[in-house]
Amino acid sequence: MDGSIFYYLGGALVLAALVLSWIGIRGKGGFPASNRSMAAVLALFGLLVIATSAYAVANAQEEQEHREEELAEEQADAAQAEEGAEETEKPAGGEKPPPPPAEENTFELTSPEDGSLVFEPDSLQTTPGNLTIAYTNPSAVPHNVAVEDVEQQLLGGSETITESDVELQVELVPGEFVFFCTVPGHREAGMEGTITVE
Ligand SMILES: [Cu+2]
Repeated sequence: MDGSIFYYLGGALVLAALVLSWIGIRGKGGFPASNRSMAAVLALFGLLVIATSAYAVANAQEEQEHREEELAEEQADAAQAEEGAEETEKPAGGEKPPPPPAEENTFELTSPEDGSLVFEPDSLQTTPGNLTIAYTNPSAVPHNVAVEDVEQQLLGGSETITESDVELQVELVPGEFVFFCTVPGHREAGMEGTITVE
C-alpha cells in the first residue's frame, strides 16, 4: 500500500484544522456559523480521522507482514550460513588434513648437448625438505651432479653419466647449498650452481 496516501490524509486533516481555527479566530458571523455547518465540519473531521486511521492501521498491518517476511528471510540466511560453516568444518572433523606441502620438490637440471661445462639453470630457490635433482646430460662429455653445504659437507652425488639422465635425492634444510659436477676440472670450469632453501 502506498504510504503517501496516509501523509496526504494527515496533511488534509491538519489543513482543515488550520482553516477552521482561522475562521474561528476571524469570528465573523460567530463560530460555528450554524448547526448545519457545524455538523458538516464535524462530519468532514470524522471522515478524515476515520480514513487516516484506516490507512494507518492498513499500513501497520502491511509493515507487520513485511517485517515477518524479512524475519523469515533473515532466518533462512542464517540457516544457510550455518550450513556453510558446517560444510567447511567437515574436512577438519573427519580425516586429518594433508600435511603442509609435501616438500617433495623436483629440480630439472640439464647441461648443453655440445658438452659445454655448465649447468642449466645455475641456481634454484626451493623450500626445506626432500629435493630430487633430475639431471639430464645429452652430451658425450661425462657429467654428474653433487650437492654440498656451505661448509663443503657433501650431501649426496649422482653417478657419472653421458647421453642419459639420473636422479639425485637430497634432504635440504634452510640455508645455502652448492651443486656441482665432480668430474675433475668441471666445477672449476664453471659447472656449479647455488640452491637457496627458505
Ligand atoms: Cu661435468
